[in-house]
Amino acid sequence: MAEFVANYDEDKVPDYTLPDPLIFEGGTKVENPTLWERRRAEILSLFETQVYGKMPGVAAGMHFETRFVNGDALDGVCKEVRVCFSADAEPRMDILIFLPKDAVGPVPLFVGLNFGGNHTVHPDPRIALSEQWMRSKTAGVVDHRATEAARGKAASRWPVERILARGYGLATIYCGDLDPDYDDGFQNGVHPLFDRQNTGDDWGAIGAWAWGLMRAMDYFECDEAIDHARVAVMGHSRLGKTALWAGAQDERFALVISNNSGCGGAALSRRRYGETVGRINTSFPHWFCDNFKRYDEREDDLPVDQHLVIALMAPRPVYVASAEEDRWADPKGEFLGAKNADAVYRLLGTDGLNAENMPRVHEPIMSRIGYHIRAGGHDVTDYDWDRYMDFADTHWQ
Ligand code: GTR
Repeated sequence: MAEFVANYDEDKVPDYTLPDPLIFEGGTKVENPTLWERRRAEILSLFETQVYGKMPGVAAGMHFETRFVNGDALDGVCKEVRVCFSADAEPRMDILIFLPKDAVGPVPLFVGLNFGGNHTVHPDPRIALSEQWMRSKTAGVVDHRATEAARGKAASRWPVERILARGYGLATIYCGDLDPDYDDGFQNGVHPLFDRQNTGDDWGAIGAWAWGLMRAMDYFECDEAIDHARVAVMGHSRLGKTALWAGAQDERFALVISNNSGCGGAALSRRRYGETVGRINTSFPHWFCDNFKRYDEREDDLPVDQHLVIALMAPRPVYVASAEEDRWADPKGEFLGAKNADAVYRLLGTDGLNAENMPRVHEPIMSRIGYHIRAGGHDVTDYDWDRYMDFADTHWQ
């Protein structure tokens, strides 16, 4: 196979026509909110069968165990809840939850998966060190296992104190609790709990990660300290693709945030700028469903594009964030993914993305579809979090 060379030249972006969110596959127009519900189901089904794969429901016997509560952590409350996905102890995931200390009543909360274990989000030594398999390039990992040196290594991406100070809670889960991020034929994580159909639309890693976020939501609904009507799902990069897919499927997520999600996330596949469908399916054959590979170098044949995954959030607030140097993720494609969902929001009677053109760096847009591009590279920074909290403040007044 020829070596992949990413296109970073706007002049070489091909002409393309996006599937219209408000036209059914059969050609009829979606003229009102009732018809949108049917079109929404059609789009969701296309993403399930052609992109991310189908998700199972909940296995019998799923149960929650609170393992640790510390009332005086970081001006807040810190607790760990284990979700066992069946009556057995494994597979399971551990949710690390921080809540502001003096909250009166249930608090709104951000939830997101992390790349390296819950112990990486904050250096507090009381947070359990994950015993799961880890990617070896993760800081503080030796022989695929976390060591004490890994504590707090991702803290810059999780400004816990900043979030608590603004009255929000934060919950996070190690993505590897759900599926370790390598191509293992789906022998690990939650996949073995359910039979595979081998019909091309079985779920992959992104599906399993998103499913885990939905199971976290099942838990939040039982926790009186959490305002489960105001839970925002957030994710970065591959976990940003995951946050979008979780938010698209599960309308209990009242707000959805994509941080630098790129190809298979907020960026339009048809632009073929930076990472492409063919490239992502080659590097990460386990992320999407097998049918998605049909569209390698054939993006125009896709019955969807990524603006439609954003449209599935409507009318809930959704925020897409890009970074200027993150060309691999195609910032302009991410903006256009958000912009092209606008018509659905308008049909449902809210505003959409209130900008005709891509804004300049550090000029956030806070309409029902929010967007910003910040300076710097592929990362999550305080700037991003501050905007997410501004966005939540705006829409959750
Ligand atoms: C890259 C991948 C991107 C993005 C990123 C990440 O290697 O090509 O799609 O997901 O990883 O998750 O950090």
